[in-house]
Amino acid sequence: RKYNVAILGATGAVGTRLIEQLEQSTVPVNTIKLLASSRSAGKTLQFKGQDVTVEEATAESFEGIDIVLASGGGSVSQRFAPEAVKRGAVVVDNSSYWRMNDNVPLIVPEVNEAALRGHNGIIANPNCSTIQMVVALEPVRRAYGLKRVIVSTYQAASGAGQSAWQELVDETEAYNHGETPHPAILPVKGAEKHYPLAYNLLPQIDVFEDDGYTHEEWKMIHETKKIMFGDKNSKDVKVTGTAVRVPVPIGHGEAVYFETAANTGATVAGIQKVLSAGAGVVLEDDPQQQLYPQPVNAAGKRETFVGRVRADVENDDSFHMWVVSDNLLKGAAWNTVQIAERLVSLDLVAVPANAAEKFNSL
Ligand code: 11C
Repeated sequence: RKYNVAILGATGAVGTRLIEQLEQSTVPVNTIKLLASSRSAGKTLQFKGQDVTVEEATAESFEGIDIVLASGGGSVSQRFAPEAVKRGAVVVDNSSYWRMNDNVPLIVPEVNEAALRGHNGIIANPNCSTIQMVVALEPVRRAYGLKRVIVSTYQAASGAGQSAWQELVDETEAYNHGETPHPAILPVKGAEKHYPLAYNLLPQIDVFEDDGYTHEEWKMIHETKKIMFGDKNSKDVKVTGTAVRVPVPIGHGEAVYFETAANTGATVAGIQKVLSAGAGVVLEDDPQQQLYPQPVNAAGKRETFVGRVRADVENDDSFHMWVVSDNLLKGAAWNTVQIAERLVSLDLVAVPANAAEKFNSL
């Protein structure tokens, strides 16, 4: 069987990578439709060497479509995902809008592919910083259990979109020419204040909640619990963290402290062994050779790179590691296309009858 595929939000930083990843995937594509807002409609992009004109997304765009890969943002997915499901398409959605919905599985194939079974037409792709962390933690959880996670992130500018990435480039150029940059996007589009990212660090990703955590930090907590423990409020694991934007174009870094279950015999060598055999993980860990993951090396790759594995100096059964991945690939476009590949191989490209009623269409 071949599938009619639509990419929603095809012109953005993730959208263009969705096209590339789909071209390189095992999904048998019959037809491709590239959808975006009216602003981008009419542009020409390529799929497998053929010109494809970008169309403005409307509810009717999804007639006859089997699979939608969506990366147009929360309000676009809120509006169009139910319309696509109503018309029989399965939606793999990159936005955060549907992630915590109980009718929507939140999937990282290396971790919880089984949760795809029984889907209702919308499948959510997690936040980039969550994905690479759970890929690295899952082999540890399977071998030694997992009681607690504390993460500090070092997140690339492209996580905030193409325009934030460009803002970093422009600011760096301005400083290098002795000029003062005028940031208008970071740390958060539409916020009251903006700060330069070039030659700087911004300990704010997304808006602040009343408890002093950012929305990004809460996403990492809830999503990790839902993906690894099946419930966004699971008490089986404690998760917390601090999310920081760094002046790197592509590739999120994460310093992850984790506590394994007591008496499971976890050692640094044992953890390195399960990581090197872990799905989607590449272990780069040799301090003598100064070998450790770096964003410049991870950019353009699908894997999650892990190094600096070491025991905590005081807490038993507790360790640290350094995790890097391409936030636009494993963090977004590749994970989405990988989910589509799994839907195809598991024969799950079908929307159950009345599934659309589970989602409130606008
Ligand atoms: C960032 N992690 O780096 C965010 C971007 O929920 O899919 C991803 C937002 C999301 O700014």
